[in-house]
Amino acid sequence: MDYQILKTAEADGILTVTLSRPKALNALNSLFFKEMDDLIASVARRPELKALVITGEGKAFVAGADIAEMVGMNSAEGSAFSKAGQATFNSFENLEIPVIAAVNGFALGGGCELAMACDIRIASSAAKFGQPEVNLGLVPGYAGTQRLPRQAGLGNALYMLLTGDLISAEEALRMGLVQKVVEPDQLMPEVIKLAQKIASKGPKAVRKAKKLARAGLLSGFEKGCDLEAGEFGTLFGNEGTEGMKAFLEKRKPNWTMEKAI
Ligand code: DAK
Repeated sequence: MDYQILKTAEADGILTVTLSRPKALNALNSLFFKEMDDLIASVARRPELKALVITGEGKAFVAGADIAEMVGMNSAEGSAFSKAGQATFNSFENLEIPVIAAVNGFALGGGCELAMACDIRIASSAAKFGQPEVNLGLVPGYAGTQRLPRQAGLGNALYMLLTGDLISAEEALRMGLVQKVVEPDQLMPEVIKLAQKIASKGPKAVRKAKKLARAGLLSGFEKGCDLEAGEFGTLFGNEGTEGMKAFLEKRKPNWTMEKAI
C-alpha cells in the first residue's frame, strides 16, 4: 500500500515512521488509521525489525483526532471511527518490538494518547502535551483516561483531563509522562541512539521484557510473576544461554538461536 500520510525510513533494523500532514498539525483522520493498520500488519510480519520510532513533521507530533472530520459525523459514523481507532491503538501498543515516540511538538488529545501507546517517550523541549477534549465537550477516546493515570499518576492525570491545559515537556518529565527531554535539534539523534542501544540487546529478551511489563500491569503482580518465570525459562538453551556464555567467554553475544544451542 502506498502511504500519503506516513513516511517511512529504515536503517539497521530500526523503522522510523513520520506522520506527515503538517498543514493539519498531523491530526488523525480515517486515512491515517487505514495506513497505520497496514503498517502495523507489515511490521508484525517482519521479525528482523528491532525497533520502531514514531514522530511528526512540522510543529506537531499530533494535535489530536481530526476535528474537521469528526464534526460532520453522525452517531453511527462516530462509533465506527471510534472502534477503528481503538483497534489501531491496541494493535500498535501490542507490537512485539519496542516503540519509541520522538515527540517533536504538540501531542494533544489523540496525539498524547498515541505517544502514551508507545513504550518510551522522548520529548523535544518544544513539545507540549495535553488532553484538551473537555474544551470540545468530549472525553479522550483512545484510552487516554486509562493510560494517563497509569503513566503520570491520578492527580496529574485528572489535572490534565479536567482542565484541558497544555503542559510543557519539562512538566511532562516531572510527571513521568516522558522519560527524557532534549533540545529540538537533538531529538532524532538521541532517539535513534536509544533505538540502536535497544537493538543491540538480545532481541527475544527485549520483546519478552516489553510483553511482561505490560502484561503484569494488566493482570496483577502474582500473575505477572508467573508469566515472567515462564518466559525466563524459554530463554535457556536459546538467546539467554548465548548471552551468558558470551559474558563468560568475554566476547560479544551472537543473537541467533543456532549459535546459542
Ligand atoms: N483536527 C483538525 N485540524 C486541526 C487540529 C485537529 N485536532 N488541530 C489543528 N488543526 C488545524 C487547524 O484547524 C489549522 O488549520 P487551518 O485553519 O490552517 O486550515 C491548522 O491545523 C493549524 O492550526 P492552528 O492555526 O490552530 O495552529 P496554532 O499554532 O495557532 O495552534 C494548537 C496550535 C495545537 C494549539 C491548536 O491548533 C489547537 O488547539 N488544536 C486543537 C487541539 C485539540 O483540541 N486536540 C484534541 C482534538 S480532540 C474518541 C477518540 C478520540 C478522541 C475522542 C473520542 N473516541 C474513540 C470516542 C480524540 C479527540 C481529540 O483528539
